[in-house]
Amino acid sequence: MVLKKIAAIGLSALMVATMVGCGSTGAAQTGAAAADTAVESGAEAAEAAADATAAEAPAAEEAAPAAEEAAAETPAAPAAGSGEVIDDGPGAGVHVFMFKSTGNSFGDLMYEGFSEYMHSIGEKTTYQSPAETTVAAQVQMLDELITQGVASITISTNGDSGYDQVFKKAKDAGIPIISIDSAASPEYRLTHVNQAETNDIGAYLVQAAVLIKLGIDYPGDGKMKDTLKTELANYSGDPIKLGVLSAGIDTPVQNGWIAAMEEELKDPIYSGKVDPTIDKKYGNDDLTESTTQAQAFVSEGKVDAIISPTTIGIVAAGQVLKSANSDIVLTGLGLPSEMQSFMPASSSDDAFSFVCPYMMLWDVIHLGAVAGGVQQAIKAGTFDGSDGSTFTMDAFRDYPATEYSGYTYSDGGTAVLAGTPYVFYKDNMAEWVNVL
Ligand code: RAM
Repeated sequence: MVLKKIAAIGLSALMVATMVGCGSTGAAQTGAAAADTAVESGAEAAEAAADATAAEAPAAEEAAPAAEEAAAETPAAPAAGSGEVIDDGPGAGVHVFMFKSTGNSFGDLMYEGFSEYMHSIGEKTTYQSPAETTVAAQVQMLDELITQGVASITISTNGDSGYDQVFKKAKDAGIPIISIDSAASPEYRLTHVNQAETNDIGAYLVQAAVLIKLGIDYPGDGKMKDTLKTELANYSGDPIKLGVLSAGIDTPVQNGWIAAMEEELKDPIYSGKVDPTIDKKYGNDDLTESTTQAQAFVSEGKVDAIISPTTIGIVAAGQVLKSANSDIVLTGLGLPSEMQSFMPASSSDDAFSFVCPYMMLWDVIHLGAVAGGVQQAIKAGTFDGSDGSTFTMDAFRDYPATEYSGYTYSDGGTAVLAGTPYVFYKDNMAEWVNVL
């Protein structure tokens, strides 16, 4: 328990210290007026957290060795979700957290944050996800839960359609729906909890993939685009071809990121140097299917780099590329605990002797907690999810009480911005493998 707490403190203090966006390229790349609000509210949250860290000046420095120490002392500890996670089981008055499917640590970690926050304010929660990553399986579970009179639904969807009937049933029963990670239809959700700005995630993933293909170590926070500009200007080889190993073909969140990657590739710096089209394959967040798709990338031999924007896909691709001793490089969104065998672990490592020299994610536990904060405010009647409406979430672990505001999201509904992408690379992996 004590170790867990120390590790948790290290988590957000370190993230605040070295978030990749950090008001650099992140703000500049968000064109839409709607996104400005998002960046602002994200910046506010980061600022608030940074202030809290600054108030006790040595906190961040102390946290790093503490996390390392925790990692060193608990070699056999489960990497993630090892806290006391409470599941009250389904029933009337219980807040439901539904992920795309079971067996995915990303969903487990979000639930850990959701459950911990909700219990801290006296609410009951349950984690209900189907075994199969399909819309139909989620709909069937939702239908039963709504009949039981659950208090609220927080869902990461498997598709952008097919939920209308069951969502209407929830709405008619007065059960509020919000989405997290993968958005639900704006018509039925009150708001969406967005992990980090979509355009940033897409752009950073493309930048990382190309830099890695060019053999460039992670250049540091906010420096990827400028470094890439210089490197590509000097590049005269064949156009670099990117592949994406995604989750489901209809999964809203991954499709949003892929669209942002395609947008990034329109930047003239890539012209003639990186192929503007992406070769896409879908592993449905299933390890076996993702492995088959990764193998197809290897046998076809068309791509130079794979971006896998799913924690399941990136592990499958890591394994396949490593076993095949392939020249294809890898980056994407992954959990450090699951990517240890495919990534460097210390500054003295040669990052390029590993299939995935660097990758990204965000504070998944905090993300789940923010959804709890949204449901708390909805229940209290202080937040209705509309553009411009605000709520203050209580302090969570070492995050201070923070105000969030609804902003208009790309799908026409609203969202609340929870975090910022964070890069895992050889200099910080050791601190993270037992944390996330
Ligand atoms: C997977 C899920 C989720 C995604 C993360 C990064 O576990 O597909 O949707 O956001 O990875």
